Amino acid sequence: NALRAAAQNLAKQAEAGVPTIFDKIVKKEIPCTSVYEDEKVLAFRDINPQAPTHIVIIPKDRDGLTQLSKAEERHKEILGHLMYVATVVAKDLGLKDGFRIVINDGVNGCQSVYHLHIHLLGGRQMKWPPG
Ligand code: D5M
Repeated sequence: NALRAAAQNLAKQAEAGVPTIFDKIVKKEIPCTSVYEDEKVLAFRDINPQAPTHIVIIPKDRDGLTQLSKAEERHKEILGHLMYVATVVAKDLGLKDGFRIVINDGVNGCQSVYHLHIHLLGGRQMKWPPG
């Protein structure tokens, strides 16, 4: 359907190197509420929060990682770093009773921004299975 086609088109554009909204956030062309930054990654508050705490953690350099399923051997270090930073941010933000990490991949995963990112959600009781 039309939504699936639109999502696939977004993925193709990002693969072709068209800057994503997250590239623009990294370049400070679009503002964000940053909660963590180092030379490799940036974490900021999700504009459409699904929990009291909802953070998006991204690699500053997308380097082909439009989505998790594009991961190659060279991405292992940044993937590990993103995951570790999620734990640092969770601690900083006081998510002491637990949290959830989500990576949406592709159309079936409901991915909407084709620049790999980890969602960190917390501050409420989560349910399982997710929608
Ligand atoms: O998640 C993409 C997420 O990115 C979604 O939860 C909204 C969020 N988003 C989109 N634009 C912005 C800006 N400008 N600031 C902060 N957060 C944003 P996905 O897994 O691709 O569906």
